Amino acid sequence: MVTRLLALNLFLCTVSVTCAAQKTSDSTVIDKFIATQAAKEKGEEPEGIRKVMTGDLDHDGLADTAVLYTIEAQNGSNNYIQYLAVFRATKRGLVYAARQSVGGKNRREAELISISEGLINLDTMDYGPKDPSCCPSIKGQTSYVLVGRALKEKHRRAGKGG
Ligand SMILES: [Ca+2]
Repeated sequence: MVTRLLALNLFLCTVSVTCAAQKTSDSTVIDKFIATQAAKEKGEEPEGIRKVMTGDLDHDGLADTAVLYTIEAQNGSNNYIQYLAVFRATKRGLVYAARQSVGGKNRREAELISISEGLINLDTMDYGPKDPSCCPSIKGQTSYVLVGRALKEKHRRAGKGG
């Protein structure tokens, strides 16, 4: 039975595009990085909300990868923190470059929108004075730039609600 399942698995792998070597190794780098961080924080990454985008962030002509992800339930709490991480494209595959917390509970919500001209662009929702933890209401935008081994917030514009 085990042998048969293994054979089936191998067959599915050979016909599936998800087995393309390059894709697998890139996502493995990201998976490992986030899993290691989640373990350090004694939290976990919720499934299905990680967002990945590519674009050149260190001006070498190769498309790097930016990942916005969440780690939640630190030490069993109901907290969550959003992080932005950048992985540089190299001949050996993706290599971690920098990470920065960009949002979280009672701070703001961030959404990865685009990469343009070396900037990682995020839409944000900030908390108004009366907003509950669940529901920040002030729309804004911000950008991050890779400077050496750090992500720096470049500029932010907060709207007036709605
Ligand atoms: Ca690059």
